[in-house]
Amino acid sequence: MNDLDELVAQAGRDFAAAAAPAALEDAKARFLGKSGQLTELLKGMAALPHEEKKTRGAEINQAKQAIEAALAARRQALADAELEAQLKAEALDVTLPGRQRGAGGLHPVSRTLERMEGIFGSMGFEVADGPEIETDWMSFTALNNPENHPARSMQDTFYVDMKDAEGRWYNLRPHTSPMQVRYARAHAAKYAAELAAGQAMPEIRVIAPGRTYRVDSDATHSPMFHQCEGLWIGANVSFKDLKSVLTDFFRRFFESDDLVLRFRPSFFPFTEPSAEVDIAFESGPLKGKWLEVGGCGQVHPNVVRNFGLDAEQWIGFAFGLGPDRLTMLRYGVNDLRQFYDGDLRFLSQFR
Ligand code: 2U9
Repeated sequence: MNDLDELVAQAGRDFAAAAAPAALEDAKARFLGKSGQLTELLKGMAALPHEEKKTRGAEINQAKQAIEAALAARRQALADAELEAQLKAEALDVTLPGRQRGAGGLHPVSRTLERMEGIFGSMGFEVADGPEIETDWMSFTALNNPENHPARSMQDTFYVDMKDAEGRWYNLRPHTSPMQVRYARAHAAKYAAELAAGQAMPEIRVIAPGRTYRVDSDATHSPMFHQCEGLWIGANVSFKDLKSVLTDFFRRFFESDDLVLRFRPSFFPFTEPSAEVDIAFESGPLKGKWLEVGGCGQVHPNVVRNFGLDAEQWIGFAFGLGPDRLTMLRYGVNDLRQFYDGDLRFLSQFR
């Protein structure tokens, strides 16, 4: 191997050893630069006799071309590798799901409350709203609970560390009844004036949906739960009216015309007579089973008096329904706590 072959081979090895473009340019300078090895050979030609110059010049030129070709090939290889690495680093998996803006939805119990408001609204019920922290009088006394009634015990009512004007602890309302008491009391003077002016007997037809609180927690009880109570009083609003309102409501709520109701005698301080309400489906997965869905009764005269109304004139009924339980029945959920765990895997199924 002559010196030129050796030089070309050396350049090839140096170029191959250059792992990055900068190192390759350094290697190029060692051969083709101003004082590179090949350039030095060209300079050395000046000292050669004339007849050798031609052949030596041609050989050096060939070597130069070979080195330039090797350089170009290595440049290309390095550029290809760099592009390859860049593409790999920036790779996009176009089969991954895109980033979605999560579509929100109503909580299943809120859906039930809206549904109940829609159905009762179409029957002419207004919707009452009110505070969740109540006085003892609103939660108990107005509803005909005697002083020593067990419903007042610490066992099932949450008390707030604050006393009302009568020196009794405020409570987290254990039912939504105070909303109806407030509604009736707020309108009582207006009704009295209407009657005194000889106008037709007015009516109170109102539902009170909302959060309620009791010290209770298991698969079917939550310390925070919901109620939707109803109150319809006026001239001679009877138990027969109560039965038709509730029957109509449940058939529409469960979209089942063959649903039947059963009224079981019971006791509540605020109604007399009182009943618990069971429903049964004639078809579907719950066919033939009696399910308790609420309570009801004719409003006790003491409660009407506490509204500031004449109990001889104002007659009617009240009922209480449990929206949490209705939601469980409607969607086939068997543990109430799932509604309040905040697990989106559960909740998003109701969107
Ligand atoms: C006023 C007067 C009376 C509402 C009534 C019930 C019977 C009843 C339960 C059903 C489901 C509570 O959430 S629940 O467990 N309710 O049994 N509620 S009568 O009576 C009233 C309401 C307001 C002024």
